[in-house]
Amino acid sequence: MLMKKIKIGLIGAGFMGRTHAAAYRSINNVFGDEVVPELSAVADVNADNAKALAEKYGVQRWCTDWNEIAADPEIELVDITTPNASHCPIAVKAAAHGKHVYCEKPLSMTAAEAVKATEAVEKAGIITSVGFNYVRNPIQQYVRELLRSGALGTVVNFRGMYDQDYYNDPEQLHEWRMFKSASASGALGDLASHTLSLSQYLIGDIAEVCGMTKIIVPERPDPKEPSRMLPVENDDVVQFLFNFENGACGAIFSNRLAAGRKMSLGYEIQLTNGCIVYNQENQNQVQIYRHDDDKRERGFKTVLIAPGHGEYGRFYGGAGICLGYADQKTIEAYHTLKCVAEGVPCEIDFRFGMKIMQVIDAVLESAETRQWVKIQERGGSQ
Ligand code: SOE
Repeated sequence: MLMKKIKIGLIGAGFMGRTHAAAYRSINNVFGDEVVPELSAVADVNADNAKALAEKYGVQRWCTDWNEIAADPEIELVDITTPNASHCPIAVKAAAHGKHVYCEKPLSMTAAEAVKATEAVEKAGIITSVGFNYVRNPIQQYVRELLRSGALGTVVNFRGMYDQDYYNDPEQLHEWRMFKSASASGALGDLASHTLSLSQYLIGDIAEVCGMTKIIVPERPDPKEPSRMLPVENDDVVQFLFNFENGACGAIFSNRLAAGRKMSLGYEIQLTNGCIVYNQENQNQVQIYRHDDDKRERGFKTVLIAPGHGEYGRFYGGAGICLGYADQKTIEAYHTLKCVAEGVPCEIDFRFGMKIMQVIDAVLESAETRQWVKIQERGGSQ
């Protein structure tokens, strides 16, 4: 493929903005010059953040109003790394200007907002990508191939989790993820959305859910005035059961105060003839059990990440040379730019993200009504 330069406007210059900027810088080292990202402009409401990222990454222009980037005739791809509440407003505006859109997760605040934005971007005919980067671990491509091969039989149960303990300290200051107005849900949208991205990618769409949510620490110190307490408005713990459309069932558990769990995003996929166990804290290996093995030798086998697993071979020629979080972001950014360059849809796109928001909405409704809730038709047209 001829080299294609893509001019990018980055919105948000905090941790995720810097992560995306670093990913663009790594693409050509791993994937060559098929696509050449050019970070042309960066916006952040905090001028110091915008200026610092622009200086560090050699970005020509910086500003504090994202509208300037969404409307900039030179920009081809708008990259949204702001907190949840601004994802869809920016995406819809960028699409109206014919820009392609790369947006961090979760896609939106509600299912209705996700449906509206998905309809808008599809009507505009632009390419979209959503930052569910854990799906981009090459091991997940291998796991999906193994599942689809039928070698382990059919999927019976997906048991997933995403636990962290970043809020385990009651002295931890309040932050935007705890306000409904800025984040909508808590652990559900922030953490369990990643687990849902894996279940959706590996097994398929969810048909119905039954869930619960719980706030463990109801208030936290105001960062601006620590002697004052602010309410925690969304879930610290969320747990839900579900049935997939394909007949399999599952459960996902997430706790953002889980003492000792730092990056415990994982799953156990139980099949009729085997089992697959994965955890992000050991992201370069997966445990596989084959019931067809000799009865005297049956047991879980550790498979290390290796050439033949997705894009791993573009990084290294030998198995077990570990990839990390940043490499997943590099793969995600590369696929986003490649889809833009080729004008083909990205698999992890707005519709992928919309389905996850529809599940999230249904879990919140179920937690209120204490009933099973069906996913179909949530938030408007399908
Ligand atoms: C929460 O701590 C968080 O930063 C999530 O918001 C990210 O999506 C996840 O990748 C890492 O953990």
